[in-house]
Amino acid sequence: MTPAVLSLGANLGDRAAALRSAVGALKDDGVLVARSTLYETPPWGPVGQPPYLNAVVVVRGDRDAASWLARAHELEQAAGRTRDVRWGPRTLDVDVVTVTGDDGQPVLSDDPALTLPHPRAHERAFVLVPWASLDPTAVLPGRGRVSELLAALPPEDVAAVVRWEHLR
Ligand code: A4P
Ligand code: MG
Repeated sequence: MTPAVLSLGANLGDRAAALRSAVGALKDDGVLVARSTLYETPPWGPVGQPPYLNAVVVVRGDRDAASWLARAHELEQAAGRTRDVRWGPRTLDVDVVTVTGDDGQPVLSDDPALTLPHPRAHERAFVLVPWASLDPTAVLPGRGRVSELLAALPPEDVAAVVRWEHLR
């Protein structure tokens, strides 16, 4: 039973429905341990696009890292994801942030098809803020405590990640 942390993002269509549906599918799988609330976040990256809703979930199940990625891709497919431009807008993106192996150690990989831990998670407030909210003691392997990574980001990046319910 390996735990994993997944990051979910959507910025096209009914964003909240896409995230809730993915979280619901993980719950139906019997693997959902914890889920963050939804956060609205400014788009990161070189492509101009609408704001995202993001969330982080902790899952635990009888899957290895490759199998968690396969499940992530299934959830993206179910949300009608198309891949047009890297870092471009999407109905649903599910990234694998970190996976713990059967030996209790973090799975490390530099395979471009599945890099673990996720190579950009440590610099992304839209991952770190939801993750810290559901597990204040969380650690990103090789990078340190999530709370300390957040403290190292520009404060305006962190402040821009806003609980979505508070915006409505
Ligand atoms: N891949 C390698 N490692 C992983 C991993 N740990 N988890 C491979 C998931 N996928 C991984 O992904 C491209 C390739 O990365 C896949 O073939 C996969 O095998 P993709 O989902 O096809 O394309 P992408 O999502 O555009 O690329 P990438 O690199 O995953 O982009 P990011 O880094 O996820 O950025 N702004 C906000 N506010 N919120 C967001 O959620 N997301 C992105 C996407 C950009 N800006 C954002 C957000
Ligand atoms: Mg992705």
